[in-house]
This record gives sequence, structure tokens and C-alpha cells, in this order.
Amino acid sequence: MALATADSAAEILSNLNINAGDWPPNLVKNLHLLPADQIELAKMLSEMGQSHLFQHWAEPGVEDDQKKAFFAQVAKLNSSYPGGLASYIQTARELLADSKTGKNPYDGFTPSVPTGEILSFGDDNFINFEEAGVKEAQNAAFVLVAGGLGERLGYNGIKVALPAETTTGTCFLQSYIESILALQEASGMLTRGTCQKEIPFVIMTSDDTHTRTLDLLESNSYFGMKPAQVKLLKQEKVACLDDNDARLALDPHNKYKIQTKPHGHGDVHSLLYSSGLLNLWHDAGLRWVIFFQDTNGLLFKAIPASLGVSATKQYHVNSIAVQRKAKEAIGGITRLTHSDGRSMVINVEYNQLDPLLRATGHPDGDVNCETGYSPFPGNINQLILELGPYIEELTKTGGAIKEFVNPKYKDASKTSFKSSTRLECMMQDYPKTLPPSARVGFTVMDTWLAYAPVKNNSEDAAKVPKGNPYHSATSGEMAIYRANSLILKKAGVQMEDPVQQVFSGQEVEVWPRVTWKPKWGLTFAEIKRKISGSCSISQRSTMALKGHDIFLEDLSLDGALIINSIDGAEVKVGGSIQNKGWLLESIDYKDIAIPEELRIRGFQINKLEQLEETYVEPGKFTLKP
Ligand code: UGB
Repeated sequence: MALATADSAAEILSNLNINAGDWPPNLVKNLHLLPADQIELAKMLSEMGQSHLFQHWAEPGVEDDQKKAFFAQVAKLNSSYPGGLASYIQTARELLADSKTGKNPYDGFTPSVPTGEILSFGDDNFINFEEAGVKEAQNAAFVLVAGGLGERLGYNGIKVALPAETTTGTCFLQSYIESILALQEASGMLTRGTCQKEIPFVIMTSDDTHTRTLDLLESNSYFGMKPAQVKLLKQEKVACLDDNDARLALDPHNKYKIQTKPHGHGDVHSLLYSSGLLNLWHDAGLRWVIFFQDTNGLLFKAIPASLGVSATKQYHVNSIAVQRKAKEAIGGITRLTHSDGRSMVINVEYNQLDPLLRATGHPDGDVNCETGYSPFPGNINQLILELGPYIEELTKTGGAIKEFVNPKYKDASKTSFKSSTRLECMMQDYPKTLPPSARVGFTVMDTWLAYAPVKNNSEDAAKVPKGNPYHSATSGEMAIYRANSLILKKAGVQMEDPVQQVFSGQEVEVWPRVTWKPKWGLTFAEIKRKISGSCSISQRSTMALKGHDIFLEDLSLDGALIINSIDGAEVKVGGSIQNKGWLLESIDYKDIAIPEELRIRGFQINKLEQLEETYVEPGKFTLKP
């Protein structure tokens, strides 16, 4: 038997024109176990200097199943990376060499503040862009990147399952889906009456989030969306690297497995490309792809106007941005001009902006200017791409995005790493390969309106320098009440001033807890249409509007008011409504007796008394106590 296998290995190798001495002996011994396609992969690994992977392989007949599993994993790593594993290893060597010599990826580039569309909530310009955006929405597809583990938040579940606010308990995914459905309906009504196009919704997941995302959708009937409208694309991890020669790292617990780590949200482009969805959308007449992240409860307030900007200005790429505090952990949108004349508008990631500025004649680096903000708009990673040019570009690149590597070296010699590293890529780096003719722009929104992500755990949030945003579950929820209150104020409602409160060491403004379903108030014009007379809401109040046609008319609210209504039920709410209301109570973020999704906010709601009405029949109703 041993002779036969040795013979067959020799035959296989000679057929491939390979000298047996060039291959790792333990691999040669086991070669007869492998089908032809895996032998090709073995050849690639040997040629790419990866012989160490076979050093610990057992004799044939021992652990054979694990050897096959090893090659099944190699095949997967090879097929899920544009250009295959050989290309991954080659790129890794180049980037690791650059990192070792300290080469700056922005060498030769000078940063400057770019110009873009700056919107101010509620003015005529904003209202016009919102209307244009709602019209266009039926020609859009939405893509949520939700493959991240959220290590900084440290929440045990998936982030999209977290309540965006606890007044209604609506989780992020539900609020996103309801926003897309509201846009779909409003857009259809504006252009064609009742006939609606279904807006496609893609969620990029990973092994860390896939099953739980699917379960969340299925156990909630897709939050009202048609299951066929939603597609999940799972990103794969990439191989870890042990040294500057890009030798692949073995899993410390399994010598037949390559260690893997996430590749970053940039994977979304190659996944969309290889899924074939982009061409389907194009054929169906779609024009826009809108990308967004997992925990920003405000983001859909910025979508209609930004899409309106894309359509009006014909931007191939439109990044939604907000004012940025210096050193805040969001990238800065920057114009980079090279000494050879090249120029691009691109996100410079938060950890690179300061060194880039210091290296180019700004000795203070990333600092605020006289406005109290960084002069560089903050990238919130909501991107609107025009589909046609997007497909054209991906056809050239296969969806590959410029990568980077961030090894943690053991010492200044930069010869070995503290732990294995890997290549990473970011979705906002898409414009880096675009030709100069591409129309790349951005839209700056008020931060209070557009951006309040939930990324940091309570302890880290409490340590954020004063004046910088916490980006925690506490601040994320408070930001929703604040934005809704400010919108109502702008629409003419007298909103009592907020009070300052401290939860889990974070001082926040507590506004009336106002929430509404996206279909109640998709745009400012729509919200203004639903408010009349003299309305007022006290600071201790809670109001949840869960229906399409709820009109506030001379309402004075001091307590809690909850209205549920089906489409077709028109409800006028007015008069003086007063009750004990719902109180916010501090809780200890360390108290494990309290469910984690509440604990991480540092408060919970004590529902003392409310006026709650539900309308399940169509018709006209008045609620006036
Ligand atoms: N994500 C994936 O889907 N897959 C991955 O492999 C990794 C992440 P983070 P970070 O807007 O606040 C980004 O970890 O580091 C998803 C921008 O790069 O929250 O804070 C993940 O599920 C930065 O420029 O990103 O930085 C989540 O939905 C700035 O804009 C999303 O990708 C910042 O976000 C982002 O992941 C911001």
C-alpha cells in the first residue's frame, strides 16, 4: 500500500512537472488523498511559500478527514477572495513590506478641505431635496453591512437586534425595514399612485452574525417586508498572516485549519458583484445603491435629502457626512492632491488623519478650527452610489477594494508580530480606484439629525473626552428623542427644554421621549402637514405615534400618549392630556439581574400611567380628552 501511494504521488507530481524534492515531504506522502482540484491548490500553496502548513501533517491513514477539511477550507478561502489566495498572499507581502519600512499610504498627497453640499434641516433647499429623494427612492436598493462583531460595544447579541430606543422597544433592524417600506410607499404614491415597486434590501452578514440575523427576521415575519425582498450575503473571513513573508497562520487549536479573521466591511462590494444582484437591479431599472451601518438610529432621517442631492447633482458617489469633532472616531472626508496632479475626495480613516496632517505642514494635526469642529466633514459611512457607474467600475476590479494591513509588531525591528494579522478593507475606500472623471461628492447634515451610532460600552463611553460624543447605547437612544423633539420644535410645537442627566457616568440631554413610526414622518414636509394649531409637549412627556394618519391639533401633552392606528384610520389628537407618564430610572450597568439590552443604557422606563388608544378600523376619529 505504502509503495502504491508513493508511486501515485510520484506520478501525480511528474504529470504536473514538479520535482518531488521541491514539495513538503508530508504533503507528498498524502498527495493520493487529494482530488485533482485540491492538488492544484497544494501546488499554489507550495509555490507561494506556504510549505510550513504541512510540517505537522500525520502519515497517510492518520487524521485523513482533517486533511480533507483543511483543503476544503483552502478552497473556500481561495474562491471567496477576488484573484484567489495567491493574490491575497502577494498583496499581503507588498503591504507588509510597506508597513515595515513605514511607507505612508498617503505619500505625496496633500490634504485639503473639500467642498460639497451642506444642508440645513428644514429650510426650503432641504425640503426640495427631500422631495426629490423620495421620488427617487423607488429606484434604489438598500445595503446594510452587519457582519461586524461590535467588540467595542461588547454586547452579546447581534447589534441590529438591540432596541434603538426603549420607549417602543423597536430594534434597529425593524426600524430600518420600516423606513425602507415607508420610502417605498411614499415614493410609489408620488409617482404612480398606488402601484408600488419593491425596494430590494440586502444585509451583509458574517459567520458571527448570519444565523442570528436570519432568526431575527424569521421570528418577526421580516418586520413586514416580503421575505423575497430581503437577501442575506455572508462575507467570509480571510487568512491570518504570521510574519512579513505572509506565511499563513495555523489555528492555535487545530493544526489542520488556517486561522481566519474578518476582512472588513469593504467585502460588501465583491459580494454584491459576485451575487449577480447588481445586474438584476440594473435590468429592473434601478439607479441607486444606498449603503449603511448597523446601529445608527437616525440615519433614515438623512436619506431622503441625500438621495435628492445624488439625483440632482448626478453624483456617482455621495458620502453622507456630519460635522466632526477633532479626534472623534469617524473618518474625515478629505481632498487629497498628489504632487503628480492626481486628486480625489476620499475618507481618511480616523487613525490616519492626524499623522497625515502632521506630515503635511499642520503641526497640531487633527484639531478643531474656529467653529469648534474639525474642518474635515465626518464620514458616517452611508454611501449612495449610482448603479450604472458602480457596475462599470466593479466589472474592472471584480469588487476588490484597496486593502491595508495593521500588524502589531513585537519590537522596533518590525520582524515579528505580537499576534497574527490579516489584510482588511473598508467600503468607503471604493472611490480610490475611480477615474478622475468620476463625480464624487458628499452631503453634510446636522449631526443631531443624522448620526448617533451605538458602538461603545458604558465604561469606555464614560471616558470619552468632554465635548466629544459617547457613541453608546445611552447617547444613541437620547439622540433619537432629541432629534424628534427638535424636528417637532421646528414644525411649530412648543417643546419644553431638555434636562441634563447622568447615566452610567455619561451626561446627556434628556428631551421628551418622542418617537414615531417612519411612515408617520418620513420627511419634514410630511411632519409639518400633520401638525396644526398650538401644540406643546412637556419635558417629562412620552409620545409614540404608531400609525400613518395621526394629526396633532392644539395638543397639550404632559404625560404619556401612545397611539396605534392602522392605515386608513385618520386620528386627530388634541386637547390637554395629562397623566403620571413614564419615568426614566437610573440602573447600574453592572447589575446582571437586568437584561443586557437595558443595562447597557444605564436607565430603564417605569411606565406609571399613559393614555393609549388603538384604532383597528378605517375611518375618521378624534381623540380629545
Ligand atoms: N462590518 C461588517 O459588516 N463586516 C466587517 O468585517 C466589519 C464591520 P464598525 P468603525 O460611521 O461611525 C466605520 O466596527 O471602525 C460592519 C468607518 O470605517 O462600527 O467604527 C459593522 O457591522 C469610519 O470611517 O466601524 O468605522 C458595522 O455595521 C466611520 O465612518 C460597520 O461595518 C465609522 O464607521 C462599521 O463597523 C462611523
